[in-house]
Amino acid sequence: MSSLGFLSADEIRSYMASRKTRVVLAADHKTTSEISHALSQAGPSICMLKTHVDGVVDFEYSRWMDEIVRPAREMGILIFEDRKFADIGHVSKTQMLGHQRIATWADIVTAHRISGPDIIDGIHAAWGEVGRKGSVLILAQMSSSENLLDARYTEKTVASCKGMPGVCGFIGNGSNPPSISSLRRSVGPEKLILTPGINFDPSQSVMGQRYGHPTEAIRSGADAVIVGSGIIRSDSVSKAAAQYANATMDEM
Ligand code: 5BU
Repeated sequence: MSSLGFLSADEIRSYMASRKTRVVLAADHKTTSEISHALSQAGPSICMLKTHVDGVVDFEYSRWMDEIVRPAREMGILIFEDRKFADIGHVSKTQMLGHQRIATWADIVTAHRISGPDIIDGIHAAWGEVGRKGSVLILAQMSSSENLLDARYTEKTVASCKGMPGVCGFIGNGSNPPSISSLRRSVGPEKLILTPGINFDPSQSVMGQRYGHPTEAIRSGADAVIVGSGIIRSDSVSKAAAQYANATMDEM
């Protein structure tokens, strides 16, 4: 663990409250400049930027820090790398410190619980090594069709992780409001629930993705919704981001 401790769910909630939006932008673009452009357009309406850095074809560390990380920090936006770590603790630590040096810029990362709880220690050991603090979101549910994270897996995952200080919360299935409500009952009030699988237009789903409405997700107990295509594939990224932000703030 970092001597700086952990980024807590409360700290993240206060970042979100100061941004007055519960939208996490899934900037699923292939190039740094596209991500940077999406960030500048959607920035005023989002509280976190979610990345898949291993999908960025022109990744170059100093450029990433200049064009993505610095502007996000200047706007007070947290950076969330959706790496979905799933290996043993030691290898997850190595991956955090590898080519893309995720530990030096991500505030939050995702991990599966499948390999055991030591994955959380491994990830925090990496943040400790670079003198930063962060937090882990654990996948308790997924939005994709026919995934294997069934109700029993969800229960076991939540029961074993909700008391961990290095875990700020869980990923839930945004396409299904009753699943989010049931996840909130298991998680309790303290930890966060973030839900992907959100789009105003469910017919936009491809390759097994499923979608629900942002307002329903927040009403069912999500702290924030993760939106990719609904924003980044729209004609106006800034307008779409504002519309999603409004739909999440109706409930605040
Ligand atoms: P979309 O374009 O809004 O469908 O993108 C959804 C994003 O959320 C994408 O980056 C996925 O990696 C991420 N996601 C998801 O869709 N479903 C899940 O269960 C998890 C993550 Br976990």
